[in-house]
Amino acid sequence: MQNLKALIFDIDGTFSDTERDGHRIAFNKTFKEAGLNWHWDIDTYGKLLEVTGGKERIRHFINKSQPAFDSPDNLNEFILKLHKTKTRHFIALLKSGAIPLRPGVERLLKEARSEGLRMAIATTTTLENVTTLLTATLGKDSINWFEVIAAGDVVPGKKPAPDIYLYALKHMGLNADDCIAFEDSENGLLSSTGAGIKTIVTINDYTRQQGFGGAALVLDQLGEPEVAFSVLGGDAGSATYVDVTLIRKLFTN
Ligand code: XBP
Ligand code: MG
Repeated sequence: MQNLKALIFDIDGTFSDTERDGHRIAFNKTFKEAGLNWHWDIDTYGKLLEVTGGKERIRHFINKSQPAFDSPDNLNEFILKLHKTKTRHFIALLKSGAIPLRPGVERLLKEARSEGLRMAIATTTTLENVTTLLTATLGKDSINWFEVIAAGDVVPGKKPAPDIYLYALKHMGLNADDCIAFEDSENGLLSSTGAGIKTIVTINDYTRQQGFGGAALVLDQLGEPEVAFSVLGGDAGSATYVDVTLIRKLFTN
């Protein structure tokens, strides 16, 4: 019988609700600082999330909503500069403690470690955002909890492409059927299942309307012993929060 060897986690929307209160705020601060009259309100940003990657999202916005925009210098340079500023603002928000972990994340990570499960991260966001989030929420040492932190531009194709998960598997020396992944979005689920990895989805306000066919389990959150999750898809049996026992059950199903 195949044994579960590792858990692979998405970051944005899964570890923390970083999009609405983090990245979006950082983008808007950046646009203001650059003297641009762009503002991404909550709904606009929700639509822009169909494109993964901050740089790609700016380009998509310019192409789709700012056709007349004449970038000061070459567009790539311009977007790179904006994105660097945006990352600086996002990092400051993380360090201020404004972005906590979602319910159950810290507990599950610690339980998985105590059960000897290997862990990795597969995210579209910039590496510095990941290490700062981990340090701000779990302490600097938590960066070492993850054998591989696959992030951002280390791969050519961003989610929904499977590249970032394939990268994590390759660097862990594991196969897809040794692992379970955790995601929050349709693009993320397509990426993890595209790499052949069984996936548990925890939705959030931006992703609750998305399609999660192919997920092993769809929940509103990981839950806590005292805070039960809601099952939106799949079978969690009598479990009321995600723990290693439930994950192992889903793995063997
Ligand atoms: C979600 C993304 C990221 C962030 C912005 O990442 O699409 O691009 O929205 O981060 P995840 P950057 O795979 O963790 O859900 O600006 O650093 O790209
Ligand atoms: Mg995500």
